[in-house]
Amino acid sequence: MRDTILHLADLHLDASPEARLDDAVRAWLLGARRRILNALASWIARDESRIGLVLIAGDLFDRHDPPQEVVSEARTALAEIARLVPVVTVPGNHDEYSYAQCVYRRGDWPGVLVTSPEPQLVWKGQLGDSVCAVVSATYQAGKVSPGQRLRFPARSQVMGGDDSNGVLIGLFHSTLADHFPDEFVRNERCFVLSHQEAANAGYDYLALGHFHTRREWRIGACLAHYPGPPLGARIADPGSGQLSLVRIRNGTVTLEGLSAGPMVGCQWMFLDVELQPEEKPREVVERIADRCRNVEANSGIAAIHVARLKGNTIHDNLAEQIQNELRAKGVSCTVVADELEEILSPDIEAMAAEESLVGYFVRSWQEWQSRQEVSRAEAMAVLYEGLLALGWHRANN
Ligand SMILES: [Mn+2]
Repeated sequence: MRDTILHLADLHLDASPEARLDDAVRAWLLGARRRILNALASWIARDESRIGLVLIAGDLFDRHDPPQEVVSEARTALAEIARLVPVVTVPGNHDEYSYAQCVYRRGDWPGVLVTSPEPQLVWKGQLGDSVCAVVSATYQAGKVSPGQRLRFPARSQVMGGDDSNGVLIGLFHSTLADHFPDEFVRNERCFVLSHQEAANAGYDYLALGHFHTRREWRIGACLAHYPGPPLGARIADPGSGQLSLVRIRNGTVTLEGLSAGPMVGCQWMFLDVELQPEEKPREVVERIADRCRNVEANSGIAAIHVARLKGNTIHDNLAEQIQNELRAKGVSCTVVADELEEILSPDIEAMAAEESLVGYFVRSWQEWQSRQEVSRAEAMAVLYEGLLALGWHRANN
């Protein structure tokens, strides 16, 4: 029974993959991202598929005028999906409908394309045992101002007489005034919605796009959800790794996440590496390499490994050294060090001679170390923790 909605958003299909990845990894990621819609078409075509409606909540493309090749591929795959089940696409702020050259203005778009700046009924039909109605609107410069508050058509107006087991859905590329700070939502080139107003107006589900982190909130009977892209293009924007499935039963909605890796054949894998200040590149490299090998062996899915180094180090260019050693070992893993700080190697004797809080701490530490049997590693960890807590000056200050 096809009783499930596939809620997609923010695929940004033509976004170029992360520059910091190795060439080979960039190529897989590019390929996997370009195959997403095709993979979904085959998945939805299976007899046992429960998908009965596909909603695309904006930013399908990264630009309003993406390369023709990417557009043709996406259109072909979407047309394939639209032959199987209804598909509703609303443009976002990246692929904004306002421009004359906009991708959505180049001839017939497969399925239903939302082009009205006024919220209105764009699709209504049966899903499983329930009647579903989708209300949507497109942000258009000149017709809508940035951060304009959207007014919801009332439930009775949209659902009419067939409201027993009815499910009312709002499909929008928007921010939610209730859940984000005002300065965050005010000047965005998309709508601002009130989740509370949607709940009051009788909406059961808000199928949203714009924020790339998978989030959900519920107010009364109204569930609001941002799915995030299943496979993002960048280290800072890797996507949720999930597909969002909205099950409809007896007029109620429930949200499920399905791991997207097996379908798209590729997934981001982040490894957070906490460093001790004195830890040497070789030791860190071993830790990272072991972990990368284990992931590949266990999942069988191509992984884009990223090691995020965190903490403090006394070694110059540690991230670069680790990256080079990993490459020399044939381990494909991108090392990022945004949260790693280089600190000076402390001159313990000079510090102990200081008439200061730092001097007092170092002398106490020396005494403690001579009384206890502690390993050098443990003693140094205590020393660094104390020095950093005392605001002992850092190399980059
Ligand atoms: Mn957006």
